[in-house]
Amino acid sequence: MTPIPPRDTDIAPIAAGSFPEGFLWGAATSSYQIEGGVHLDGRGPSIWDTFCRVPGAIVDGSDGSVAVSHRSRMPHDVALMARLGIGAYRFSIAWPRVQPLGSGQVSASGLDFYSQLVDQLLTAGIVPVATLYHWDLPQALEDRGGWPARDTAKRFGDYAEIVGSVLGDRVARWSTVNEPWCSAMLGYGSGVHAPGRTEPAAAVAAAHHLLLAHGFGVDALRATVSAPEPEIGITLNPYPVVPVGDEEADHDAARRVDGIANRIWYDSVLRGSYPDDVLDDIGAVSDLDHIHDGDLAQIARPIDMMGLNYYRRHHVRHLPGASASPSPWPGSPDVEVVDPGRPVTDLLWAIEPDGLVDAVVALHRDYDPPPLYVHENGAAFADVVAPDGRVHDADRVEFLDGHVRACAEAIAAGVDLRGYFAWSFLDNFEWAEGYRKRFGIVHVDYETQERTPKDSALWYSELIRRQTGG
Ligand code: IFM
Repeated sequence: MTPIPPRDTDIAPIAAGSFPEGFLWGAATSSYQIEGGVHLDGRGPSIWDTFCRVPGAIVDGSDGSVAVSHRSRMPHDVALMARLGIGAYRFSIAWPRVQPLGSGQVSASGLDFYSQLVDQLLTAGIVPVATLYHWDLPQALEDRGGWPARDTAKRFGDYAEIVGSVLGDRVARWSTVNEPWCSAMLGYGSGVHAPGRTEPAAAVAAAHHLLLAHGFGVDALRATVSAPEPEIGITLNPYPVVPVGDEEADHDAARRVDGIANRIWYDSVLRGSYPDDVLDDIGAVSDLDHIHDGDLAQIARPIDMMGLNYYRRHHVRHLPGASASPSPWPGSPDVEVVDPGRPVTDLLWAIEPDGLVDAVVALHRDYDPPPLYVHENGAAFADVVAPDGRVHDADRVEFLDGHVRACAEAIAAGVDLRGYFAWSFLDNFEWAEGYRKRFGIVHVDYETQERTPKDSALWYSELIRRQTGG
């Protein structure tokens, strides 16, 4: 394997020794965003295959049927990771590739694909980090009610057992569910993600059942993972919330958003309860009958790690009069997330690396969590391939550098942070934004599927080399 040589940047290197021994330097992807091959392995349709066919749902009218053909190109992609010196790879498993209908029949070749991926990673010296659910619910389960239906959580427990039984001898690090806020609130509240439903009560029930699924998944993985020193947990997407304006209503809007974006997930998983004020807020749209005795104990099963995906803060204000459009804040349609007018990414997300410090320090201070990992961090920028054939994404290098420094600051402040995963390893299908927003540190030509490491990949490779003494 020939390592890829570093390229010069203007950015001063981060001091060696800023990260603890064994800190994981990784990159992340998810199944529907990269795999393509939607008809291989007898894979069943997912809610995203269906949602992509809804006119106007995806900005460029695209879908994940081809994506970046990772299902066929996986060995090449693993080899590229190895050449870049990436130490860990966080990938997700497509439930409908393993269980085409979400229950019952299992696809041997679907499972074998992930088994081969794990073997190739281990052979290349890359630590596999598996996520069981990154949003591609089997359509057959949505047809039976989706996440608002309790049965979906039970089916997830069965699926977790199937996957844990096959990969658990080699994969020690597991995340059950990725960013359940998005699945629940964007999928069933605002409807901008699959399955595109706009039913506040369903969004609230979906959130609870995603958490319950996590709890069942933890039990199933505990029973099946035999790899040494298992690390089983969940991946959340915290947003530090800042009120815009000094009115009491703006502060209350911030409290409401903080409740639904952050505290319901932390409190339930780490304390086994829901915050009272959030129950009051969401009680406006739901009778909460979906919460059964014993559920919170199941949700709060002990975990070994928590993954955090940090992209930005939420700057929030009160919007007088209920919002007319469907809201991702059930019970609080009169809150609005606004652009704070700072430097932004191509998705107009404010660039605020100090928000990462705020997020992990607050979690560490308020909840006494297990060891933490930044499971995703990155930015979309309008990359172009330059005449020299390279992608000079200086803006992304600056973004990643700022956030890696924020990780070092959090560690210096006493947070037990054990790894950082750049989002994303490859350009990919960015959900409702289609292929127009590029997050990869590796550029993909969507016509030819050619991979070109961007300057950010080369910068990251050099950072890893320096930090690990490689
Ligand atoms: O692309 C997504 C990913 O699937 C989940 N976390 C946020 C990323 C950027 O939007």
